Amino acid sequence: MTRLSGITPSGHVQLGNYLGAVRRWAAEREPADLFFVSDLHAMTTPHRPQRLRALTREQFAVLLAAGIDPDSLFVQSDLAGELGALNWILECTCGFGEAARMTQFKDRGAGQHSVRVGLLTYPVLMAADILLQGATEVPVGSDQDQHVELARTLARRFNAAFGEVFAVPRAVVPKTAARIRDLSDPGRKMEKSTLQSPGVVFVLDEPDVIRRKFRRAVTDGLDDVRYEPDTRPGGANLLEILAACNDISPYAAASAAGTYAELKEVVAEAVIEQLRPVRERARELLDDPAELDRVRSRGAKRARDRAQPRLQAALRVTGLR
Ligand code: AQP
Repeated sequence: MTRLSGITPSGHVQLGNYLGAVRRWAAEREPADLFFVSDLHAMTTPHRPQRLRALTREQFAVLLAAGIDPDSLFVQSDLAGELGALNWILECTCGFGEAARMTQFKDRGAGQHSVRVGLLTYPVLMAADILLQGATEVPVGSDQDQHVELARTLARRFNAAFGEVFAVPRAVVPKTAARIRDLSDPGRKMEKSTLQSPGVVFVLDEPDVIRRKFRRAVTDGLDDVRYEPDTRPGGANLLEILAACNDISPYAAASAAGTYAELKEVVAEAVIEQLRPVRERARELLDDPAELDRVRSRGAKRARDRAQPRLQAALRVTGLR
């Protein structure tokens, strides 16, 4: 079993990415698990090259700092050649209607006067990510289920037409992890691409910035702290964050809480302590570009070595070699 998980450098890594995904990836890692920074996926909407480069580097450093094994980690564009080749083969295996049906394409493209073709075809690139690494399981939220289903369909169709080259992957539901919401707008989830939101806590934020963000968190205007996610989403979010940091239930977090003002202080300190080692280690790595490059090259080489036999087989059976 090989599991593949990725993170897109569309913004700085935020608390939700960390508590909901990265921390778990590091803690529950099986030897064959693979992780990557999906910088090619960050180009489906308008982007700035320098920012993309910096964010890719930062995410790579944060993943390492969080304890992801360097040998299991790579940057997607370091395999641009291999992925580009397989992407084309898979685009020629995929129907236009199949790609256009993806709900994320419809949602993200809706109302835009100009949409990049990459937004339409990125699920095919995602299939290339998965099939090239021989991943058999892809832990994804419900919004990505459809994309893994497409990868599954393309693998099966390719194998049936040309011969068994690819493992057929399946989506697996990640073990329940906290779904962290924006502190200033608890109706929406915390997202790294949100611009200038005081309600998004970043993993590399300094402690004082984190304290300030929590102090301004929107709660429910009531005095007593209770865990009621449906009617009191702001307070529930704080309790879920505290629960995730201290490995307790949100109900236990609520019963130990005093007022909301006190709760905000307690949650801020718990988050600061949770993120401190990651922030410090990531800063060290970012201050040593040569070491970071060395780790990145080694990860890229391993990923390419895993990819090449499958790519060569795909080129051969489709008549390209
Ligand atoms: N708020 C969240 N709470 C818990 N988990 C979260 N994840 C994202 N937001 C939260 C998880 O982080 C992993 C990496 O995310 P991604 O880069 O693949 O894309 P995403 O889910 O779209 O993350 P963002 O932060 O919301 O980015 P943008 O703003 O670009 O859309 C995934 O496992 C995801 O579930």
